Formats: sequence, structure tokens, C-alpha cells
Amino acid sequence: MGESSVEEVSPKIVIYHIEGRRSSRVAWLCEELELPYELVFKRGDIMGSMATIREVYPDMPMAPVVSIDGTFMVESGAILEVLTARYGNGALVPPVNSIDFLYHAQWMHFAEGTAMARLGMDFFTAMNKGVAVDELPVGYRSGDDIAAFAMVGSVGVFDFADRYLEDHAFFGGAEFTTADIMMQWFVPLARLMVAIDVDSYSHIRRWRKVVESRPAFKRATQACTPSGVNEFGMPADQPLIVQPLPDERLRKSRSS
Ligand SMILES: N[C@@H](CCC(=O)N[C@@H](CS)C(=O)NCC(=O)O)C(=O)O
Repeated sequence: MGESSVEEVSPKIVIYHIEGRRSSRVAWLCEELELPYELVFKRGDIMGSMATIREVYPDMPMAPVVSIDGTFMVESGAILEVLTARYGNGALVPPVNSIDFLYHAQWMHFAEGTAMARLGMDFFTAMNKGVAVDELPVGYRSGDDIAAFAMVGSVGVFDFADRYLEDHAFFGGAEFTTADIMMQWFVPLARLMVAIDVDSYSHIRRWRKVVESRPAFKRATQACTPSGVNEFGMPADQPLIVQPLPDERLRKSRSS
């Protein structure tokens, strides 16, 4: 009998999770692929869940930390790529030679490399200055149209995604892929973090309805946030990290 390869046996996947956090992406993928996984977190206790992560992986304590057959890994996008490449049998990734593969690869990386980076910039600047995100002085917020800091901002991120979805059903093109899992997580949160009126983006709204109705998403959400989620995708039974701005102060799609 030869040695069994990784494809032949179920991997042991342990997801160190915090409710409402990016670790839910990994659970969602495991549900899609029907891969068994263990979810480690302290229900109703964000700090306690983080303390567990610090204990198991002090080198880079973030959510998710995942252990795959005993090897620890961070970076949700990389974890999704490893799990689909090893255990997906071609599911949830377009064929490498298709045009859709280019879209898929772009959005897989855009989610963290640009979208969350730009949203985080606005969010943390506002927190450090102790003001609401829409009260940031000119020059402190990404997207401000001045020479010194004319970087694409949170609104630009959403405008780009919505324009793309006008012509494509999913972020990976014609079919649902892991790029959708990467992009979904921060959409409800953007309303809270950076005061984006996500519902003013009609194509994102249509896409979100479709992906969030997938049975695997619902199972993962139930497992990851057993007490339910609020409109921002955060655990319903825990205090919000910041106060949401009223509707009239939300930033809308440029085309709405
Ligand atoms: N790019 C990383 C980001 C991970 C990350 O920042 N996770 C958050 C929770 S959603 C976290 O652990 N924050 C605490 C920290 O960064 O110290 C990924 O996609 O996995």
C-alpha cells in the first residue's frame, strides 16, 4: 500500500475564529466544498476568541488563523486558494485559460489588497482623530481630490465593484467563485466602517442577494455567529465597534 496523498484523505482543518470576522470566509468555503472543519471560538466573547488565537499562533494573531493538517496559516485569500487547489476538484475557480480566471484572480486579491486596505485607511484615520468618518478633514480621507493624497478611496472601491457587476453575474465572471466569498465579507460592514450606503449600489445589491442566499453561506453564518448577525454582518448580541451614522450622512453610489 502506497502513501495516501492529500487528495485521498480528508484534511484536518481547524479554523480559529472570531464572530463577525474574516474567518467566516474559510468556514463558508468549507461548507461549499463539504469539507469537514473545526471552528474554534468563544461564543459571545470577541476578546476571549482573540486570546485563544494569540495563544495558538502568537507570531501573527489575526482572524483567521487556520491549521491545515497541523500547519498554521494566515491570510484568508491564500487559505481559500490552498483549499480549492488541494480539495476543490476544480470547483469555485474558473478554468485557468478562461477570461473569467482573470476576473477571478483580480477580485480575489482586490478584496484585501485594495478594498479592505482603503476602507481600513479611512476607518482607522477617523478613529485616531476621534471623529466620524465623514468629518475627516480634507486630506485625511482616501479619495480626497487633492494632489497630496488623491488615492482611490472607499467610494471608488464600491463604484468600481458595482460597475464591474453591471456586466458580470459574479466577481469570478459567469459563475460563483471564491472571489465572491472574498468580496462579500466587507460589504455589509462598509456601512458601519466608512458610511457607505451599500444599498445605493444596485448591482452589488443584486449580487449580494444571490450569494447570501446560498445554503453554504447560511450554514456558515449559523455556525460562525450562532446568535445571529445584524445589518452590518456583525454578531447581533455584541456591542458595535463604532456608532453607525444616520442614513442622511451615508455616502451613496455616484450613479444613484
Ligand atoms: N488580510 C488578512 C486580514 C486579517 C485581519 O486583519 N483580521 C482581523 C479580524 S477580521 C483581525 O484579526 N484583526 C486584529 C488585528 O489585526 O490585530 C486576511 O484576509 O486574513
